[in-house]
Amino acid sequence: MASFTAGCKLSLVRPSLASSSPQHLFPSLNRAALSFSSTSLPSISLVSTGNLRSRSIVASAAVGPKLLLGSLTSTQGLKFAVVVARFNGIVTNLLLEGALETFRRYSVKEEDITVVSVPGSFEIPVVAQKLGKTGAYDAILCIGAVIRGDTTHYDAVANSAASGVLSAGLSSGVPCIFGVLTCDDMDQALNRAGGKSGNKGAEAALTAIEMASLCKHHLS
Ligand code: INI
Repeated sequence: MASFTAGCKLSLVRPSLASSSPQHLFPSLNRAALSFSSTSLPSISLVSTGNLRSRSIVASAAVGPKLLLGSLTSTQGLKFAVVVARFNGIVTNLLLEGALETFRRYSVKEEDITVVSVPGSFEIPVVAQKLGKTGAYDAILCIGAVIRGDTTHYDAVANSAASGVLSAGLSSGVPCIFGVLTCDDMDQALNRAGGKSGNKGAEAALTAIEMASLCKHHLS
């Protein structure tokens, strides 16, 4: 972390991770910061994590809002639990693989990941909540696949999983990431589990890393 005028701090993630950098979130940051007068905004801190990339942006960030941003690169020591449903396992296994591959790629150690298997997506929230309340994890990644059938069971399971995962996060204070696919059919599910629509498990793992970092490094 580098320090700048008026106590302002700014560091940016690697260029290769530009999609999660403050410039991506605030593409006009440079220009806007330069055009602010000292009366239009008070001096601020821009706080993020990662490697310093551009001193010109640092210099122009003397005014503006304070930004707290989780890092995708400062993963050392972050601990994750993955709760994965066995129902529609052909899909959830692919999502899990995508998630674990992402954790590996972002240098999360295997010993810092605990995978918990549950029967179906309906069972995910209670386990996520219990894991969160242990205080042993910085984020809980919830993986499932709810596929619409001929009955209304789909809606019950999908809605319960979504609201339950949200509630697990709120009640435990630990980010619980919703990596549960809700799809019309198996084709759609497979497309989102490593097919032409990417791997939502991998995307959810990235969200878990960012949220874990945000909460651990900036909000605790
Ligand atoms: N569980 C899923 O994870 N996905 C589904 O598509 C699904 N459907 O459609 O039934 C499903 N049902 C099981 C449910 O999650 C519970 O395990 C079961 O109801 C016992 O509580």
